[in-house]
Amino acid sequence: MNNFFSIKNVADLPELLASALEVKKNPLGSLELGKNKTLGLIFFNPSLRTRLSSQKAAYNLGMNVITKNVGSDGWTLESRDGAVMDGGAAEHVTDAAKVISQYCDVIGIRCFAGLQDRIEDYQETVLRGFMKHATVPVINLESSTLHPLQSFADLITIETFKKVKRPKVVLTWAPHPRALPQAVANSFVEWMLQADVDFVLTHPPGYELAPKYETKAGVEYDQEKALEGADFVYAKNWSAFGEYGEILPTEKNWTITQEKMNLTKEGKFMHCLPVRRNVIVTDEVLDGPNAIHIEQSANRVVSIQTIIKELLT
Ligand code: AN0
Ligand code: CP
Repeated sequence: MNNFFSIKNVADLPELLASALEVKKNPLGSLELGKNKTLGLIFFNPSLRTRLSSQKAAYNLGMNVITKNVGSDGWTLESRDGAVMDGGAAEHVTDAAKVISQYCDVIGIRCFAGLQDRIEDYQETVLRGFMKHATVPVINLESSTLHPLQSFADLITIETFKKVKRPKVVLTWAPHPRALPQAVANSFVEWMLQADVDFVLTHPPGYELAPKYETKAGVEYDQEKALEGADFVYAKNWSAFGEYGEILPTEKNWTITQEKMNLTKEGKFMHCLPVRRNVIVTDEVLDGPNAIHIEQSANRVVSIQTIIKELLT
């Protein structure tokens, strides 16, 4: 593995999952691997889990960590090739990536979608710019269109909680007051379609994901029908892909409630967090015995530690 941009960088998913379960069992088993090596974490956007789990994973591997917030205490970066830089941006990703590579052995980048220009977001100019110009491996900490470390942690969580060989996993859209990217949903679809699960996607009309994800997954527009017999219910909001970045009105209430969870097979409730309580999901579900979102967040250490191990080995 040279970079970790998406599941496409994973040569053998069952093997990677097995390696993650080893890391989970024995987190300090490779303390020497990262000795005298540095993980650089570059954030264009806020984070709680990604930032802390990446640091924790690096320490578990004996690494040092440098963290930088681009927005608040750095130069504004340009990512478009050939840009005439007479606007707000002071430095180009081409140069920044090479410079950061002088200080770090692995670089993680978080850069969300702007949700203004669909073509630009789906071109992934920032992450691709870093991968092109960095001279060390680059990890996607959530880019414009993908959040693979989250999906990998989700897969580890499903693997450790499943009671049947091939569980039914439902990804359901849920409401949110602000326009959010499609990244978590896109990645989750990609990973679930390669995992040993029966995957069902449900969302209101108008919230279809980019065709390359939606078409492969198929859709059940009836949320209650989708939830029937589910072993895992993964709730997530995203803004529209078609009417790009818009929040569209919905006919029904898509919040996950206990009544809806009762349609499942004692299904486990999952969310990547941060979660808006009583908007995405009710307190009753989130504080109930079948919510596993905290275990999911614990597995964020496992997912990135496994990937850093791959990149350093
Ligand atoms: C972000 C998103 O939906 O992509 C990050 C989730 C991990 N969520 C928010 O901005 C609330
Ligand atoms: N799930 C997730 O990536 O959380 P943060 O945005 O807090 O890192």
